[in-house]
Order: sequence, then structure tokens, then C-alpha cells
Amino acid sequence: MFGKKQTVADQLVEVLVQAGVRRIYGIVGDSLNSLTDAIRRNDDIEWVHVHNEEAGAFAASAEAQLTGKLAVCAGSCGPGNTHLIQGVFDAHRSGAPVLAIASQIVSTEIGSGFFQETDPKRLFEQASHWTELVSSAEQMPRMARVGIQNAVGLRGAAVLVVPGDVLSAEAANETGTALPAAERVLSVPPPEVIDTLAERINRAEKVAIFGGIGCAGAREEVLRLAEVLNAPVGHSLRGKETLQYDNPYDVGMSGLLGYGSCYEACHEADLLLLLGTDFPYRQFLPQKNTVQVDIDPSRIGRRTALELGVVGDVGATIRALLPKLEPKSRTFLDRMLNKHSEELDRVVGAYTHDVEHLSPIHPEYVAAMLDEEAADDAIFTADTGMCCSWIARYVTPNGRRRLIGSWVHGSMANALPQAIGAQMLDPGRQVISMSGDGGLAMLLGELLTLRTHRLPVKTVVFNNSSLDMVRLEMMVAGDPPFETDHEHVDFAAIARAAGIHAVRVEKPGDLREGLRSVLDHDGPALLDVVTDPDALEIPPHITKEEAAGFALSASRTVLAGGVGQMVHVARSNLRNIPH
Ligand SMILES: Cc1ncc(C[n+]2csc(CCOP(=O)(O)OP(=O)(O)O)c2C)c(N)n1
Repeated sequence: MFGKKQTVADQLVEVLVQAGVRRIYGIVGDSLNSLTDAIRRNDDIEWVHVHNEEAGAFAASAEAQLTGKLAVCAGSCGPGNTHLIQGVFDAHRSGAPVLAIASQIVSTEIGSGFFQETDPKRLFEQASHWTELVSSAEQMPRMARVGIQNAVGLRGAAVLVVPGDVLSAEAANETGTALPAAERVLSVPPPEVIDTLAERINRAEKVAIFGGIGCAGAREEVLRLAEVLNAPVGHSLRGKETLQYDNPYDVGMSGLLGYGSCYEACHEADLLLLLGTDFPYRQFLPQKNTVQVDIDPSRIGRRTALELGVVGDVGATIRALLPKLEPKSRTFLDRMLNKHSEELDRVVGAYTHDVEHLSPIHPEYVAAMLDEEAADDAIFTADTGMCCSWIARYVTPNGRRRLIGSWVHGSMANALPQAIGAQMLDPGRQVISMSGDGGLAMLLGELLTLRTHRLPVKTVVFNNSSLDMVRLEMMVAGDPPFETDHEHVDFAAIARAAGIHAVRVEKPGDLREGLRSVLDHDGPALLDVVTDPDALEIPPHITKEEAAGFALSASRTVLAGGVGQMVHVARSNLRNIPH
């Protein structure tokens, strides 16, 4: 190694390589210099230069969510750390095994209020399962392995805090080898719990299933359960990838972004089975007649009162349960499927019919066309904001496509950096970032990351010159939109200036050609679509009070002189408000 002795940083890098890590996302900085130097000297790992540490953490989060394996990001001391934290939160709350290396100021100065000093241990406490300071070379490589084991074993973030001087210190111990152990534990509930569950299900006449991300890996079991019980199956946004496609029991999604007859199925059933979901919006759950199955006991009963809580892996629990179940009739299922079909025509269809001539372009039209034109195995990432709605309602999963978002932490600007992580895993796969103009502006520098690393990410900007999701929230609350709209930006021009192929589309007739040009481009490409900010998404189950709030907001805006705007809003949207 060019005459150098092995450093703690070398050791850390070696342990990461042993654990299967192939890259670290971050921005260099003095306290990290020995780490980046160790990476420079190691051919098995690369440094991915991002333009904000937050983006590095989002990229690692996406990688870890897609593979289920460890991904790593790093931030230099102080501000590098405080930037990092947003994406680390996202990884942690998504259950993505991410190790964040948070370098710290020189150890002799800790506690003195030194330049760039923060206390990462306190800072990252809420954003991780484990955050520890390595204060001497003697603690390594053990602490690196403990951190990795926490991230992969407990599924979430772990943060290794290392002062710059410790990273550059000579290694005190042999590195050795030891791999993290983190196979999924397929725990089955005890036989008496399975009996009680079977007995409760057999007593019910109408059973509905609502599944979340905990059903990943248990699709066949959930569908078999639905078949035996003739149960409609609804899903959360995180359950969509697993449960929506080729599912004859599908009744759509619940929640603010929901559609279909999921809500009715959950409420009209005399038994609702919550499977592997921590769906947070209590008002969408019936709050009665509910049984929940989840691998994590801390999630049992925290969203709704339960008749029975079962701790276990969803697939293993269903396998144990199936032989004890009595089949049910199709009456309830058929009613819910009919309702679902009507709702689909009304809600999803309402936006995409006849919109091929409307200008500004309806965002739903863009989403629907993107769904048609995207590859069968595309990875879609969606920004927090209206893009969540577009991905939830218009992108069709098929078991090969993947959908990634900041579904739990709900941070803006997630889509482009998550697309970077996804594309890093496989440069040959189509990766599409569905970006809001607010989201893209927030981490705009990541376009440069695409260029630097020649990442062929396809960024589709829903450019409505508005923080539209918040605009809708304000209107539903009865307030006129305030500080949500901003001056129009030509993102295609910005992208071109950054060396990225870009197309700007203002007329619906040009959309397909523009989209194809971007999707077919061999390299990073951006489609800037000027979309209608008034094509607001009205939740299918807003209350009468909230609907009244929307009307009130309309009248206030009219009073403030925005007549043209409100007539437009009404025409675009009010068809979805319950009568
Ligand atoms: C970091 C962060 N800041 C603020 C918010 C609140 N917020 C949620 S969605 C949103 C608007 C997003 O605007 P844009 O990206 O343009 O997407 P649009 O809703 O217009 O499609 C805001 C401000 C947030 N979720 N995250």
C-alpha cells in the first residue's frame, strides 16, 4: 500500500467490502480524508460523489430497499453530518439496512465547542437503531461489525461516528473476517394462537384483507388466503408492489391517495385482517372487527383497537392457518369487486379520459402515458408531493417493476437521489425519477451527479410551478393557497446546461414523442412537462367538512379576485367531491 501502514480507515473499508458493500455515497471532507484515501487504494469499492450528503443517504436507502442488503453513505463532521440526517431518517423509517459513517472532529477537541463540532451521537439517536462513537483504534474492526449487524439485523440505520484522527490512526488489531448474519426470521405464532385466529376467521361471514410491505415475500400465501376466504384484498402504498398485480381479489388502495373499493371493503367486512402493515391513517381503518398480523410486536394495535394481535411472519402465519380455514361464499367479494370497477372508472379514469387535448397538460395524463411507455422492469421513484398520487394510481406494478418513495418519512426531493442509488445497482436497467418541480429544485445539484457518473436516469419533472400537494391541503382546509406558487422554471434548459439530454413539453400532443426521446436516450435524460397546477387530486374519502372546506377555499379565492383560476379548478376537479 505505497509503504503506508494499515489505518483504521483501511480496516473499515475492508470490513465493508467483506460485508458486500461496493460503494459509499458522500462528499469528501477533511475528517473523512483517510476514509476516501482508503477507498482510492481499494479496487473493490468506489466513492460515489453526490452533491448533498442528504442525497447520498437517500441513494443508499434506495439501494438497501431494492436489494435488502447493506448500503453505505458518509458525511464529514458537523455540516456533512447535519446534511446526511434527512436521508438517514428515510432509510431508518423505511427499514432499509444503511450504515452511515459520520466522521467527527479530532477527538482531542470533542466537547470544546470546536469548529464544526456537533454531537452525532445525540443527533442521530432518533434516526438509527444504533449510533456509537469510535474513540480509539483498539475498538476497530469490532465496532464496524457491530454497526453493520445492527443495520442488517434490525433493518434500519446504524451510524458509526469516527473522529478524523481515529480514522487515520494505525490499525491496532487484525481485521480478520466475519460476515453479518441477518436472514429473515420466519417466525410462526404458537399453535394455540393460530387456532384462535382460525376460529375467529371461521366465525366471520365477510372477511377483508388489507396488506402492507410485510406481505413482500408472502404474495402467494396472501392470494391463497384470499381465494379460500373469497376476501377482497386492499393494500397500502408500500403493499402495492406485492399485492396489486395479477390479483383477482384486488380492491385498490386506502388512504389519502387511495382509490377503488378498499375503504368500503375494510369497513363493510365483519372481519378485517391487517397483514404486515403499519398503515398510519387511523381514520381510514374501521377501528373495530380487526385482527392484525405483524412480525414486529411494537406495531401490533398501535393504529386500531384489535380483537386479536398476532406476532409472526405473514407468510409463515398464513401457511400454518390455511389447513384450519373453512371456505366462504363469493357474495361479499363480488359486491366489492363491482364497486371497485365503478370506482376505478370514476376516479382513475376521470382524469385520463379526454385529456389528450387539454393544455396545460394534466399530470394524470403524463403519469398514465409514462406507465404505458416505461419498461416492464423499470424502477420508478416518486417525489413526496403529488407524484405519490400519480405513482399510486397510474403506475402498474407487475412483479418486476419496483416503486420507491419516501413513503414513511415523507421527505421532499427523494426521487432523484433514490434513482441514483437504483441506477448505481444496475446501469442497464431503466430507472425513472418522477420529480415534482419543488422536489427537483430542492436537490437540483443531483442532476450533476447523473452527469458525473454517466447515470442514465430518466427524470420526468411534473412542472406545475407550485408546491401543489400543500396547495391542495390548504384548499381542503378552507384556506386560500398561500406561498405555494412560484415563478416558472425551464428545467430542460437547466438540464441541458448540465450536459443532460432534455426535452420540454408544453402541449399534450407532443408528450409521447418527448417521453420516448427521453426514455430511449442512452444516458441521463430529463423530460420537463409543464403540467396543470389546478388538476388537483381530491382524496376519494374526504369528509363532508373537508369538502366544505374546499368550497370555502374556492369562495375565498373568488373573493380575492382569482375567479378564472377557481373556475378552472372546479372544472378540473370537483367531479371527485362526494355529493
Ligand atoms: C423536506 C420537506 N419540506 C416540506 C415538506 C412539505 N411538503 C410536502 S409535499 C410539498 C410540495 C411538493 O412540491 P413539488 O415537489 O413541486 O410537488 P407537487 O406536489 O407540486 O407535485 C411540501 C412543501 C416535506 N414533505 N418535506
